[in-house]
Amino acid sequence: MKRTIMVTIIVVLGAIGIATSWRRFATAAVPPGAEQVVHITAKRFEYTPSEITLKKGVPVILELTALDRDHGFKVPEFGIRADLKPGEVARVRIVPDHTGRFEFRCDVFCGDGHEDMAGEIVVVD
Ligand SMILES: [Cu+2]
Repeated sequence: MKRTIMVTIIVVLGAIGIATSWRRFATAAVPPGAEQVVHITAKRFEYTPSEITLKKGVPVILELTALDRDHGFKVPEFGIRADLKPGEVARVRIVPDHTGRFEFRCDVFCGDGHEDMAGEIVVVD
């Protein structure tokens, strides 16, 4: 009985560890120094900069920081989303494969101006 409890605890802790490290991997597994980095900050209810221009086919790393509370960052056209938490840097890699203007927006409810919290990625040739 004691042994079963111990095994259960170990399995649960292991699962938590895997989930935690996978989450870190999903948002930060980018080799540093290789690609251009674009910094974006988020606060109620804006991103700075609110517009970024990227070149088609050139990969960049977006480094996102929340300044005041939890926010989200979602770019549906590129299949990208991240959770932004104060004190943490979320990294996402983007390879813009088509030109145009693509909206990014906050998808974590953050208050009265949440619906308007958005910006644009402009991809040029
Ligand atoms: Cu929001």
